[in-house]
Amino acid sequence: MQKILSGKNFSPKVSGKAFASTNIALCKYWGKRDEELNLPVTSSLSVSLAELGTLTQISIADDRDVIFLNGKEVTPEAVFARRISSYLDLFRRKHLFFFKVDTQNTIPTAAGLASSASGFAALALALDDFFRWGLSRKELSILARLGSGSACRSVCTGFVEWHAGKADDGMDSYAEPMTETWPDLRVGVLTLSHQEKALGSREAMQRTALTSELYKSWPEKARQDLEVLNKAIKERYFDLLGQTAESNALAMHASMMAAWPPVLYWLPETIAVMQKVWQLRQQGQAIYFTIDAGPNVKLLFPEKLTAFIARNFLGVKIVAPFEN
Ligand code: 2P0
Repeated sequence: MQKILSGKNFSPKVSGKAFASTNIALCKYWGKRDEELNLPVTSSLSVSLAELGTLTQISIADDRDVIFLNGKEVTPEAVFARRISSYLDLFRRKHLFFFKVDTQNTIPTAAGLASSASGFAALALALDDFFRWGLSRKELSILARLGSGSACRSVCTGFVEWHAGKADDGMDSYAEPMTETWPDLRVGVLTLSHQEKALGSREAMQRTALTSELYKSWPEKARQDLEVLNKAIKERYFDLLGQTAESNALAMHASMMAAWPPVLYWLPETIAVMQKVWQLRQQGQAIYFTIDAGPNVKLLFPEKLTAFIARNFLGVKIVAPFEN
């Protein structure tokens, strides 16, 4: 952090603005080796969700931080505002102490769609624009990671790998875009609940790492899945991609359920969708799912199944990660 910002100019423009797509992990980030710097136990791999994300504008405020979410001012006591303000602490200077942050999400906040990922990525990018730093992708990824781990992947688009790194200061823990694309790949987002989750992923992953017997096997599982996903992406081998992503998500959820007190994000509707996917797969359809720390399900399928998916999963939002 100090390494990135030392010697940087803190005289801002009138305002800075940026958009970042959210991302879904095909190989999940679950567990930290450093809580303060959001350094992960394992590397992870995601795909960004194109137009689903966060648009953030930042400017100067007079005597307190002023934070807007989707056009409405958020009270300073709200968790959302406190997380942003404590992130902004990293960037306060004598002549510039308070910020106005205007955040527009095109995804439901805190419903398991990792809006903190695009949120902190957009904020880091907007700060870079505001102060005209011209930071590299790697530096921006490190800055975004300090807000939320998964945000470091949202400064890139397409397939993205977050290298866990080894250094104590986190300077080797950042995300990098992969060169491969997959124009036929589709992601179907099924929002089954708009409710804020009872337990945030930060607490859930900490509890899992501390108390779950099953978590002991997670680092090796994630290492293997990452290797297989890299191969599946290079070879455009869809079933291998889908299988590995689904199995990785289920292993993460199994590790949470084995925590104490147990963590279970699924609703009856979540399980119904999972069973429907398995049934359709038995009938020969190449459809897989992944689930983050929430009840919502993301379907993975090839472009040719678009109409079939729209018919069978009402309300699904279909995203083409590699088409502009
Ligand atoms: C991921 N998730 O890889 C995993 C899968 C949720 C399930 O990253 O504490 O909000 O801010 O670093 O990034 C969500 O956790 O956690 C997450 P912090 P974050 O997408």
